[in-house]
Parts: sequence; C-alpha cells; structure tokens
Amino acid sequence: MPRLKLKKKKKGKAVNGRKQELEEPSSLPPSLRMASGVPNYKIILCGEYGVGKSSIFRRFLNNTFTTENSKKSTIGLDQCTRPFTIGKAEVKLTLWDTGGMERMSFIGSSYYRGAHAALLCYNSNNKETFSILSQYILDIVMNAEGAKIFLCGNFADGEGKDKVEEADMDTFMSECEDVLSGVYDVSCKDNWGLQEMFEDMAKVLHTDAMNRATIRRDLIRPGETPELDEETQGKKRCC
Ligand SMILES: Nc1nc2c(ncn2[C@@H]2O[C@H](COP(=O)(O)OP(=O)(O)OP(=O)(O)O)[C@@H](O)[C@H]2O)c(=O)[nH]1
Ligand SMILES: [Mg+2]
Repeated sequence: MPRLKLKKKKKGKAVNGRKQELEEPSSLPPSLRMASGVPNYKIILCGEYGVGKSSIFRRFLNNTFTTENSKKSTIGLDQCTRPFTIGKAEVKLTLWDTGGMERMSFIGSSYYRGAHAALLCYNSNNKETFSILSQYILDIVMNAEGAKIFLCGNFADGEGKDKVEEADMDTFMSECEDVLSGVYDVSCKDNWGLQEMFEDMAKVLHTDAMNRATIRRDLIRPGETPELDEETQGKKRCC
C-alpha cells in the first residue's frame, strides 16, 4: 500500500489536495471503465452504528438530511453513482451503504468485493465510535485488498462531552496515518465539508489509478525495464 503523509487535518477541508494534470481515462484498465468509457470507483461506507453513514449516503444521493434513523432499502444494500470532473477527465464514484450489515457474514464479502476505497466514519462526539476504528481498518484491509481508506469524522456541528480530542487523533494518527489516504471533518446536519470530501476522494482515486496505469504502460514497453533504469530511479545498479 502506498505511503501517504497527511498534513494536519483542517476542519471542513480536504487534506489531500494535489496538483496534477490528469489525462483522459482511456489508458485505465478495463476493470475501471464502464461501457461509456468513464472510470467508476466503488466506495463502501464503514463504521459503527449511528455514526451517520446513511446520512452521508443521502448527502451524496440527493443532498438531503433526515433525523430519522430508518433504512428504506428493500434488499439492505443501497448504492448511488455520481459523476465528477477531475481536470479534463470525467469519472464516477459509486457509494455503497449497508445499514451496518457489512459486519454480518452473509453480506460482508459482496459488500467489500471490488471496492476501490472505504470511507471509514466515526462520530466526532462519541469516543467509542473512534476508538474502534482500528478494528474496521483491519476488516477493510482483510476484505477489500488494495482499497484506499479515507477517514471521516461526522457530527462536526455538535459539541458533546464525549468529543474526540486532538490528543486522541494524534495518537491514532501516529499508528494509522500511513494507511489513510484522506482525513475529513464533516457535518451531515449542516451540510458542511461533504461535497469537498467527495471531490477530494474522486481526485485521489483517479490520480492513483492513472499513476498505476502509467507504471503498467512503462513496464510493458519492449526492451525496457523501468524499475532498473538508472536515470528514472536516480541510483546506480551495483552490477
Ligand atoms: N447532529 C447531527 N446529527 C447527525 C449527523 N449525521 C447524522 N446524524 C443523525 O444521526 C442519526 C444516525 O444517522 P444514520 O445516518 O442513520 O447513521 P448510520 O451510520 O447509517 O447508522 P446505522 O445504519 O444504524 O449503522 C440520525 O438521527 C441522523 O439524523 C450530523 O452530522 N450531525
Ligand atoms: Mg445507516
């Protein structure tokens, strides 16, 4: 898994803003392209009960918010696809929500299968939902190989006694920063930080896919072995 150093997180702001010129998606592997040729990245929502996964899903789906904690899905799985523009490229994100059923074995593997990313959520006014995150990270790493993990602290509108402190976050980051591709604070209630988060995730996922496609193209160029190339690697071979 590539190691990404995160900047100190800022409220409401994506922390993984990157400068890049992105190409058209034609060089992506077929598995990422839909019939229309637009790459589509699957993102699964993970996290404890009540942290706002379905609320994030609804903000993604039609930018609404409800205080009802009810699921209206008939099959227990919801998914929604939305287009994003990254530089000159059109991409799609498909967000998946289960209502917490990803922890049940009968739904688990199909939920995780083929995920390009997991949006791992906690309630920033409920430390319990935060302290359990490492278990979720383990689940994601085990079940969705290669998926990027984005961390999302929801309920940024609230001021509870049980608030996740800066020190808690620092301890967590010292252990898990390397496996995270983005860290965000959002409020579904106030509709704050969410659209920036979705856009940043689209950018990070697409940039990574493009970089992988470039590496793959380089690797199969006849007569060249880029990993051993002295100029591109900036180091000499020993023999
Ligand atoms: N104040 C506040 N309430 C929120 C926020 N996000 C969600 N809620 C409320 O928190 C409750 C739980 O939200 P859900 O979106 O159903 O949580 P969930 O993670 O999908 O829960 P499960 O499906 O049971 O795992 C609902 O009553 C929401 O209205 C937020 O940002 N601020
Ligand atoms: Mg839910």
